[in-house]
Amino acid sequence: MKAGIVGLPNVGKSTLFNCLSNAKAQSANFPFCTIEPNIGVVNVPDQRLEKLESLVKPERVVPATVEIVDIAGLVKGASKGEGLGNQFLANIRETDAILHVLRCFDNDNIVHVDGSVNPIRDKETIDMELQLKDLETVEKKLDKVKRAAKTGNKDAQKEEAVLLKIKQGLESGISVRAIEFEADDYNDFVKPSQFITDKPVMYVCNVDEGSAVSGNAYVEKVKAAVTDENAEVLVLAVGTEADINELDDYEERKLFLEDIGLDEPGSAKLIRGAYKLLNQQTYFTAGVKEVRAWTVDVGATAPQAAGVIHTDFEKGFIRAEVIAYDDYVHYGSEVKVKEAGKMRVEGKNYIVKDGDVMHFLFNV
Ligand SMILES: Nc1nc2c(ncn2[C@@H]2O[C@H](COP(=O)(O)OP(=O)(O)OP(=O)(O)O)[C@@H](O)[C@H]2O)c(=O)[nH]1
Ligand SMILES: [Mg+2]
Repeated sequence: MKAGIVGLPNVGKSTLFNCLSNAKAQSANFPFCTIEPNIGVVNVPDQRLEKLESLVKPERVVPATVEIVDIAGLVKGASKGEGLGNQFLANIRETDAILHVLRCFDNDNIVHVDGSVNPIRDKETIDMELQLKDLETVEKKLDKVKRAAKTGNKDAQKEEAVLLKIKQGLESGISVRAIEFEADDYNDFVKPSQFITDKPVMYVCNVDEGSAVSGNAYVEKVKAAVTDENAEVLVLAVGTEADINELDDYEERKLFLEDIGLDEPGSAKLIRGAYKLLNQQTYFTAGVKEVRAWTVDVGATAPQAAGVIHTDFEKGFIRAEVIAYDDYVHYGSEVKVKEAGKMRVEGKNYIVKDGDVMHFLFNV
């Protein structure tokens, strides 16, 4: 599962990527600086992991990770091959969620490809290109399904109706994620098509240092423009955070952050946001050798969670011993949790909850 950083050229995507990841991407003040996508595996900041570490005192701690991809900038006409056009769109298609960066800072020295700062126009430019690409997809599908629908095939007729609804939506500038479907229709016809504009999205407003805490007028406009999309809007002073990241000393970074009014980097919020956007959650294993955060899909069962560690754990799954995170912290150790009768034994149908501390029993 990976989240892709998307936006117009020169809005700060690679600068943001560098704040998140140690894999340094080239960032410069000219459009189309990025061509090949940069991929980074990023640790997910989680205070619960620190808390468990302080209780268990393990030899090592392993955080959960999320994959972030920094993609080339997109311009008007990309769906028809302008700029880096189709290549760029293929890179987006391969991601599972979109982090859409919008330039929300004034600075005459930083080139804007369309000549002025206007995040709403920028968002519409990007949306339109992605929608045009989806329109191509939907039209191809319609061509295929039409014939079968004419012969009276009921499923094909249903699919045709759903596709027509998508086509109409896209033609009037509505992304697939904002169109309402019956649950069955969505699962049968929409989801498998993997439309680009159906991917979950988070808007990242790249603001100036002074707006890092409460945003600015551009941000307000973005928020107003996306109310129908049910999407999260994150305010982040990308340039400033990149400067802070350059500091080697942890205390120094913390002071700098406090100075601009932040108790943690906005990039930490962004990583957690991306994790959530990808529908991922965390369970923990806690032993003296290792305290570790593992990633599972929301809704995963206990055997599926075990399978993240090793496929044998899933195949030979017998049961799981589960301690809720809050109970673990409240009682302070596994032994005390057991004494208090708060450790549960769960079977193969158990749906994992975010924060569960788990131990699996299995045979091979
Ligand atoms: N003042 C200011 N400059 C920024 C900010 N974010 C990025 N920049 C500058 O804007 C320029 C472009 O940043 P990049 O991160 O390379 O932009 P990009 O979106 O990756 O651009 P492409 O790869 O060309 O699509 C660089 O010179 C950055 O230093 C910011 O928040 N404030
Ligand atoms: Mg770039």
